[in-house]
Amino acid sequence: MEQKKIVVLGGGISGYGSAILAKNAGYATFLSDAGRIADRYKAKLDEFGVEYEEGGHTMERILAADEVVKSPGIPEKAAVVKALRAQGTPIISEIEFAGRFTDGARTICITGSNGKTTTTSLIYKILCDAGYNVALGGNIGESFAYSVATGDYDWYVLELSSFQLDGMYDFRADIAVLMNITPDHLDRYDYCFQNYIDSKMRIIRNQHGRSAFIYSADDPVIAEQLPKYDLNMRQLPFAAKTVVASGDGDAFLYNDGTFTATYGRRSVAIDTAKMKIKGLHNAYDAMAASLAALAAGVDAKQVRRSVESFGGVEHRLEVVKECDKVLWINDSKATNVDSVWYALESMTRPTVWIAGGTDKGNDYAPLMDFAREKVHTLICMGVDNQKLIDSFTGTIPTIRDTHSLDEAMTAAREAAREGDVVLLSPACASFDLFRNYEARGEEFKQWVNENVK
Ligand code: UMA
Repeated sequence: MEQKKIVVLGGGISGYGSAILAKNAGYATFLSDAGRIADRYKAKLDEFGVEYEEGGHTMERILAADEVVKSPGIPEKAAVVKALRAQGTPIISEIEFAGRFTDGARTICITGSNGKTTTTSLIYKILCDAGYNVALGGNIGESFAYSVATGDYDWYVLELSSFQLDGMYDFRADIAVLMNITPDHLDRYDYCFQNYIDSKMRIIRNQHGRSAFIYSADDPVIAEQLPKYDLNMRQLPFAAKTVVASGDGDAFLYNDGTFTATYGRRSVAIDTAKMKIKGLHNAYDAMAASLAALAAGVDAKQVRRSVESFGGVEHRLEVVKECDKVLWINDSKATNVDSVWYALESMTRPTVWIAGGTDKGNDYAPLMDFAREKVHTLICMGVDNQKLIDSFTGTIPTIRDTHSLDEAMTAAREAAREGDVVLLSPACASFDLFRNYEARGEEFKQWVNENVK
C-alpha cells in the first residue's frame, strides 16, 4: 500500500513538531515554509529525517498531499490554503493531528480570550505537584505534537487558541475549560465576532457524558451561546456574580474573598488573600484551575497548596522593579482590549500606560472609564499610532506618539511621578516592532533593569 502523504505547512513551533510526529508515525512527510525556518528547527527536522523546503511553497508537491497539517498562524486567505480548499484536500490543525496519537492519555484543554495562559500554567503546576506524568503545550511552550512525538505522558494540559480550534474535528478534550469570550483576532474572522465565538465554542466538540466542561457563568457571551448546544457532559461553572445550579459541581467566589470549588463530593476552600496572584481575573483563573484539577482526581488539600504557592506567569502583570517610588510592570501578554481591561482594573496607583502595536480591529470603548480615572499619560508605541491617539484624545490628558521601545521608555520615564505605575499593556499584537510578545516583554524588562536605577 502506498504511504499516506502528509504535508505540514509552516516550519515554526507547531510545524516542526507536527512534521516529526508524522514522520515517526510512518507517513511520507514533507514540510513547507514560505519564509525562513529557524536553524534550531532545521536541526530537529534533520535529526528526525524530515524532508522540508523554505523560502516558498512548491504547489505541485503540496497539492499532492492526502492531508495537510496547517500551522495556526497561516490564515485562510493565504494562496496555498485557498488552492488546497479549492481541490478539497483535508486541512487540519496540529491539535487534531497529534490527538490521534496520544494513546489513551487524557487531555485538559483551556481556551478563552484572556486568562488562559495563567490557568493553563496553574493546572500544569497542580498536576506536577501532585506527581502526575504530565506535559504542557499548545499555545504555550513546546507544541502538543512534539510532546506526543517525543514523550510518553498520561496527561496533556493544552492552551488552545481559536486558530488551533478551527482545524479540530474529531479531537475531544476530556476536560475543557472556557475562561471567557471577548473580541480578539477579528482580522482573522472577517471582522465578525460571532465567527470568533463559534471558533471558541469548538472546545466542547465531541464531549460526552464522562467529559467535563468548566466555564465562566459570569461571562455574558458564553451564557448566550450555551442554549445553542447539546450539553451532555458534566458541567462545572465558576462565578463571582452569577449563581448557577449544577449537579456536577461548581466554584463560587464570596464577598469575603474566599472561594469554594466542588467536584462531586470533593471540595476545596481557598482564601484568595493567601494567593500570590491578585485581583478578580486571577480569582477566576484559580477557580477554573481548581475545578480542572479536582476533575482530574487531584486531592483537595494538594489543590489548595499548589494554588496558594503559584507565582504567576512571565509577561502577565509581572512586576519588574520599584525604583524612586515608581513601579514598572510588564504586561506584554495583553494583546487585546479585554486583557488590558483587567490590567487597568487592578491598577491602584496613577498610571503611565504604554500601549500600541498591530491593531486587530480593536474597539477601545470598554477602557474609557479606567483610562479617565487612572491613566494620566498614554505612551503610544507602534508603527502607526493614529487609532490609539484618536480614541483616547480628550480622555487621557497627555498622549505621546513614539515609534520604538527606546523612545517609548524614555517618554515613560519622563512622565512618571513619585507613586506612579508604568504599565506596558499594549492591547495589540507585537509584530510591527518585535518578533513576538515575549520579545517585547524581554526588551521592556531589559530596558528597565539597565536604565532605571
Ligand atoms: N508561513 C508559511 N506560509 C504562509 C504563512 C506563514 O509557511 O502562508 C510560515 C512562516 O514563515 C513561519 C510559520 O509559518 O515560519 C509560522 O507559523 P505560526 O505563525 O503558526 O507560528 P508557530 O511558531 O508555529 O507558533 C504557533 C502559534 N502561533 C500563532 O498562532 C500565531 C503559537 O502561538 C503556538 O505556541 C505554537 O504554534 C505551538 O502550538 C503563539 C501566538 O501568538 C504564542 N498565538 C496567538 C495568541 O496567543 O494570540 C494565537
